[in-house]
Amino acid sequence: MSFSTITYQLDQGVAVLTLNRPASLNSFNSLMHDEVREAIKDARDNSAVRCLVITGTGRGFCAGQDLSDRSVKVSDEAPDLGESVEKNYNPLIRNIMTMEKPVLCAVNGVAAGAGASIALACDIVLAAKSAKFIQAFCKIGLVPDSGGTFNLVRALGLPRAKALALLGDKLSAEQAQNWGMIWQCVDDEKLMDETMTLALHLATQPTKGLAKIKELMNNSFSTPMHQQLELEKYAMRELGRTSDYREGVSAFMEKRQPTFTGE
Ligand code: T3D
Repeated sequence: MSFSTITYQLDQGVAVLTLNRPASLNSFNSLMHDEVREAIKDARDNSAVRCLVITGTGRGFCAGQDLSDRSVKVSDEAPDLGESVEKNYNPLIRNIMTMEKPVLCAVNGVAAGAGASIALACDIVLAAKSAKFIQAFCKIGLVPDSGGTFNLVRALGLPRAKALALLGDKLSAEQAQNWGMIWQCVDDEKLMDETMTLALHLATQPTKGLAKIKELMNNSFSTPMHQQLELEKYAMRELGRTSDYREGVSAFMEKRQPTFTGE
């Protein structure tokens, strides 16, 4: 696969998708939307990929939509932003959140607008100490899209989520970690090493089990308790039939390291 606005590489079960338009802080123009869509489809469908990492090049992670791609002269017809969200951002967020493998985000710099929302849609977020999260939407009269109003509230609770979204203030990576919005804030130079250590570990784990953990937890906010218990039962039944479950128990009993295949 060859791309010009991103790079996408697979090694040892880990696919790394790197947003690569550093001059505009990796904001999304329409070519980048297309290329990210293709890479995400591969990450989702390719069984050789057992963990996906999303990151960016340069001093930004992603500044959301490329605003220079929008014509907003008063004399022009108003754009249909709903169409862009439906075609580009919503499928991306759905694919990340329902992908049956872990998705890690290495936030290497500022994450603004949809860039911040994409990070929040990932399963484990690490951020460089210099990174910032900005709900930039309010400054241009929009709402946090790409799951922002969903994931930000769940990560932070209503008071903090609303204040960030209404004010558009910068949230430092350290504060994001202290508030529980991300997993870990690390020294800038250690970001990719720390992320890849986690990713390589996850790529050797029981992928089907990890996928079920993600699915059950992502959906738990809107599921009544008795139904969640049922869903856990179904998941346990299904996972008990996987070879990774047998391998995990055998390895434990035989006091050796397990070798999981993802099956
Ligand atoms: O339209 C639809 O499809 C609907 C969906 C929308 C989803 C969204 O994401 S809406 C939100 C869009 N994003 C923003 O509003 C963020 C805009 N950017 C900023 O507010 C700031 O750039 C940052 C706070 C992120 C970073 O500030 P700073 O001072 O560190 O950097 P900078 O100087 O502003 O930016 C560096 C360059 O990147 C600069 O270009 P230049 O002057 O060096 O040639 C700047 O114009 C460019 N850049 C940054 N963000 C964007 C961008 N260019 C186009 N679009 C951007 N979003």
